[in-house]
Amino acid sequence: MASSLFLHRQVTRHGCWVFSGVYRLLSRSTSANVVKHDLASFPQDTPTPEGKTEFSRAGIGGFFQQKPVLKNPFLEDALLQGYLRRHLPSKAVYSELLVFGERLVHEVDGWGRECETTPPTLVTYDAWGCRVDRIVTSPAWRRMKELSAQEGLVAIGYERTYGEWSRVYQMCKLYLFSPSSGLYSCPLAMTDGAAKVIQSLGVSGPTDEAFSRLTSRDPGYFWTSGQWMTERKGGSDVGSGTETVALPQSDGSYRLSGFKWFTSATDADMTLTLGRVADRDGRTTPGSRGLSLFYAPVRNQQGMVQGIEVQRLKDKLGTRQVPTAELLLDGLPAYRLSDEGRGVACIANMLTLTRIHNSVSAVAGMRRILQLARDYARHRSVFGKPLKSHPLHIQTLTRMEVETRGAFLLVMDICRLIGREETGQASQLDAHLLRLLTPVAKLYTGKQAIAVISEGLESFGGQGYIEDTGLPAMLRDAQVLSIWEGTTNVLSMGVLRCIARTSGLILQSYFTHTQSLIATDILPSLSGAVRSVDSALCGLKEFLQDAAVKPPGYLELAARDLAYSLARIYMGALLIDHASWKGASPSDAYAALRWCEQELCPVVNNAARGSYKTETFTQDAALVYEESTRQ
Ligand code: MFK
Repeated sequence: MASSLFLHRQVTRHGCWVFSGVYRLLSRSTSANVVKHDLASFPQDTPTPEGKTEFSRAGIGGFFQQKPVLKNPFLEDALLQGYLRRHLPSKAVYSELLVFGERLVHEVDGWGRECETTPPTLVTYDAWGCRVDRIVTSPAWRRMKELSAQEGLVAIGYERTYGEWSRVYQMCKLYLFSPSSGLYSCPLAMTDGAAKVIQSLGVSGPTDEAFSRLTSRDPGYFWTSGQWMTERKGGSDVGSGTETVALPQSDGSYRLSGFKWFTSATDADMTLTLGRVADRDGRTTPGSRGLSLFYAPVRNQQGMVQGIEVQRLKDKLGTRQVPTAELLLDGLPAYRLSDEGRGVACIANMLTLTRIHNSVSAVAGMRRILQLARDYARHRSVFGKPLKSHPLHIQTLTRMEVETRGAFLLVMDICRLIGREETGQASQLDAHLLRLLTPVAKLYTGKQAIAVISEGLESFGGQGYIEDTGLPAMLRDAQVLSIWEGTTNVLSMGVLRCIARTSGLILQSYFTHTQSLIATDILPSLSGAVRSVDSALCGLKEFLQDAAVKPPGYLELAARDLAYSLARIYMGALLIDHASWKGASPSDAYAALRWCEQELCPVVNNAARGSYKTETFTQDAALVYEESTRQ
């Protein structure tokens, strides 16, 4: 009791806890008792026999917190291993990922950090005043390129050693790589996308060499590609915002002139980009119908950019490792890949793949922060016991874990689907699911990653906010995931468009498949989760029937909630399905139950609240602009 009073005085004197009710509650709890104990055993500032106190002069105390240690991310990932045991039970895959995991820990992760601390710079002129436009990257960034080739991080998707599961294998490897990659995952996404576009159009002529380089395992031959789609007027609205003009040349090639506002990984060897072919009088066709797709090598034999002026490198919130530039195209030699006016439809293959990569990076970031947080929770002791023994801390990590598991299964399912498509095994249902779920996964996992990584930082306390722990960069880098390759709202509208284009057939495939995931051989303990998914699916169907007869604009307001509903329901079904597999662990079942406790179909509840009515939009606008509309 006496020490309790002492603690009370200490605490109130410092103005922290002045409410005695709160204090009484605390003093009964374990943690308060632990504080008492800690205070009693706190090192006293008494001189040592040598006459020095522990905190005098250069002495800074004897306690140093053990830092979170990155362990082999493959061995640390129960869900990844379970997923592979179920779908791709290959000893070769297991041992390759195991070895790769070791390489990541002992070699690559350090390079990734170096990429962050040594960002790229732009040298515009040489010492003699000649324009050189050279982007200088760190040695670590260049080593990432070599490693990417050696490890086949793009090539695996095209070698197809594992048939329809090759994409899953490739993406599992990228998932392990991404958080250590110093954002080299960004050029790899575009490289993969470019290879896919070229392959889908039929490799020929000028793209012959490009394709073999993009998919090579030889570091000396391997190329990366950019994707220059964004112009100052463009961004989301590519169709009306693209100003680049393509002038036909007598040899059948083109010269591109325009201004590209965001070009990421601008140190790439080649690019795919959009432009408008000019007729003899210099006229172009406006809108998407005027856009064609072009291939352009970026550098000449001497390694100098040709027909390009690098205006400046972007000063970004995160992803600072990646050179992102503004480019003036000043007669860039290029080759048209698509038919005239089919640029958007052709680059869509690239978008599909870069959006899948984006989703892989999102779930990889979540998994990495969790791996670090759980290691930290083993070693960090507060209030008398390790963090991992504090139930509230474990509850927080559990919520992050459940989000990560749902995201992982969704992303891998999309990789499964694209693998089926690429090996000619996709049914109509598979094709529909791939088209619908790619933007859904991109938009949903981007948001999850930001939330989970932010929570993850908090789990390190103040250290999560300290730059040289490397943790803040993870949050900064996560923020781009919901922005590039289509923002949440733009992708939500894209989901509506692909539903409309198939007259709703795409949704029928979604309902059929989701229902099938929860229909057979389900663990009895999961019946509650199954009921939740089932009822969410019914609610969603009813909502869609009602929405079909609502005024135009109703579905637009519902688009984001609809996409979230599609994501949450599907993730719930995948978690249930995975947990019902014979090799599943009890934790798989628990994760499914926890996932399905949340609101699976927010679009239904928000519709009931009237969120999508025209008058709601009017009120929303009045609320947002209240100050500015007042006279
Ligand atoms: C590390 C550095 C970080 C730097 C910071 C990054 C900052 C941001 C950088 C960026 O700007 S990244 C690029 C962001 N922009 C986008 O991702 C574009 C977002 N906008 C869209 O996705 C629009 O939906 C789109 C441009 C595709 C719409 O254009 P349109 O012309 O209105 O397309 P439309 O009419 O919907 O479709 C045209 C054709 O393409 C159709 O085919 P058909 O003509 O045969 O019917 C569509 O079916 C097809 N299509 C469109 N989207 C598709 C698709 N096909 C398959 N998949 C898709 N996703």
